[in-house]
Amino acid sequence: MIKTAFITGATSGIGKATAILFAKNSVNLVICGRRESKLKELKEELQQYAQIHTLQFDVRNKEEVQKAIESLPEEFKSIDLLVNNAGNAHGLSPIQDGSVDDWDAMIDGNVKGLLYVTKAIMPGMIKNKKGFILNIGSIAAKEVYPNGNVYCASKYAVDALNKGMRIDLNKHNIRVCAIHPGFVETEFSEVRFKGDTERADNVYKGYKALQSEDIADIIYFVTTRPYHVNIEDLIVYPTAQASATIINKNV
Ligand code: NDP
Ligand code: 8X3
Repeated sequence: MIKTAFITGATSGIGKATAILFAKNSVNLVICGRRESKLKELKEELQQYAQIHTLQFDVRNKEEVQKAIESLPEEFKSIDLLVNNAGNAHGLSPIQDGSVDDWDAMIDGNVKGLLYVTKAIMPGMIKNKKGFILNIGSIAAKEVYPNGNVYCASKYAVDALNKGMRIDLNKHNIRVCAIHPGFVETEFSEVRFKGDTERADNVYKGYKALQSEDIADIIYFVTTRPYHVNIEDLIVYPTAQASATIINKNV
């Protein structure tokens, strides 16, 4: 049974929807992100349902991550579920035109950040001889698409780490799973296109994209199966999507 969940990237999109759903199901939460005001707002909204603790840190900064997780009050220290969700794409360019800063942001956030957080949470799960690590990958973890290069590489790394965690943590009775969504309508494209809202909105025009709540539902289902059941890998598309690049905008 999940009493306490630790969710990275809870200030918007998939992470926020997951926090809302879990809190409404009486799961105590540690909610994380860089935007402190958003964390505070969410805490205020959710504390009627469960105990909520906020941690403000940048997953790319290993000292910040370590310090934040060490600072957890006793009642939030025993984590049953880690949702490694924080991440973003930065840019969508042919590799030859890519920005090194964007590459750093994606590798440091999506890959190294996920590792730093997991490293700090795993010892408690190992001690408890149980736990659940749920990694948010992407269809970009399964398929490389034009101009996706480094974002896809970062998510392929998440896919490999997910498999590696499952193998190495098997003897500690820890469940590990990855969920790989196609297009989900969140702040993701606005971040990818650096605030160009028109370009971002266009990604979700002409069809019904997945909503954050759809992914939160799946996360809730996957993580609340009986303990002997581990759904290890799951791809989810909007109905209008058939691959990373095939999208039917004429329904
Ligand atoms: P959003 O941009 O809405 O949310 C991203 C979240 O990650 C925010 O809460 C943000 O918080 C947090 N975050 C980003 N970078 C950092 C950082 N360096 N340190 C701490 N927190 C960070 O996008 P989504 O909800 O869509 O994205 C969530 C996950 O889902 C990502 O891993 C993304 O790659 C993946 N995904 C998204 C898909 C989509 O189509 N939307 C499809 C497939 C996968 P803050 O800015 O406050 O730090
Ligand atoms: C987000 C979905 O297709 O833009 O990971 O990479 S996609």
